[in-house]
Amino acid sequence: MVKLYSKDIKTKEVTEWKGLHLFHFSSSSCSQKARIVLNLKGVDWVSHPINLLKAKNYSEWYLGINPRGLIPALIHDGEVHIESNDIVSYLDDRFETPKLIPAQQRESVLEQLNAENDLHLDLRTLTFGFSLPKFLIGKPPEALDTLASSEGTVEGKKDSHKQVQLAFWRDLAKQGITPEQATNSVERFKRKFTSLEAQLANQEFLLGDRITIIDIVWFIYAHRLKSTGYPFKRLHPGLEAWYQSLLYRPEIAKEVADPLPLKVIRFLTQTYQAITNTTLEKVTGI
Ligand SMILES: N[C@@H](CCC(=O)N[C@@H](CS)C(=O)NCC(=O)O)C(=O)O
Repeated sequence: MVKLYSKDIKTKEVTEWKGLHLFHFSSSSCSQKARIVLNLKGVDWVSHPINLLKAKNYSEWYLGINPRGLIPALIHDGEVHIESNDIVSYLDDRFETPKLIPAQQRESVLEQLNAENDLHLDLRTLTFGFSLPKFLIGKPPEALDTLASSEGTVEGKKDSHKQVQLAFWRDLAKQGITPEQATNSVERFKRKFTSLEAQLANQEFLLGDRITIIDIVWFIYAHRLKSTGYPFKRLHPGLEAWYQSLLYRPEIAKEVADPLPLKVIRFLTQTYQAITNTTLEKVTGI
């Protein structure tokens, strides 16, 4: 778990904030995860949208809250929490009902959350390769320079995580998403969801008969994958009813609903891909 030290937080005003505050962006998958957990817990929270399309996450002010320049970030009574999986674990500890991390499975759940986090760049790869048009992806070079030169620390140390982010955005600007990257990402998801499908053979939810954080995190990934043209229903028919039953819940549905302009942009992008034979299915041969 990552825990920011007080000296890591340069935007000191947030340390005075009372209650729960979430920095997030509507269509960010990690933000959706945190918002769904807050909804399920039924707790009040204050919304602080950070516009990723305008690279507001790389402002000096926000880097003073999350030195990684990523959302979500949670402030609870002046304490700053980063990393979505750490945020949801924290929320589950502090707000007991409904319990989303069963106490007797805690270790295994935390391991499974790490496995989900490990696929995050694959999700980005497919999102930026197939779900959005080129003009909406990428970061202005000056925003990346701000991140590169920021001196923020995580747990008192220089953070190697930032280099991974910078490399991703710089490679994206140079070469876009290559067919090889897309194919590797698709294969990793196919393997993962095939094993999740087996888990659901005799139970309603991934860990048994009650919803847990593991259902929420993989639901979010499934939802995003569907928007890239990944043939989810064809490859994982045994997961479709599980997916639809989660989507049916208002606490979940409202956080993943796309605004109309995004729906239109995606429709046009994927129509263009169909005409030019550049859909995810064509490029990766899945
Ligand atoms: N491991 C991090 C990943 C966070 C992350 O990558 N957030 C994305 C949105 S889903 C973001 O802030 N992207 C903006 C950027 O990289 O510039 C977490 O789980 O919180």
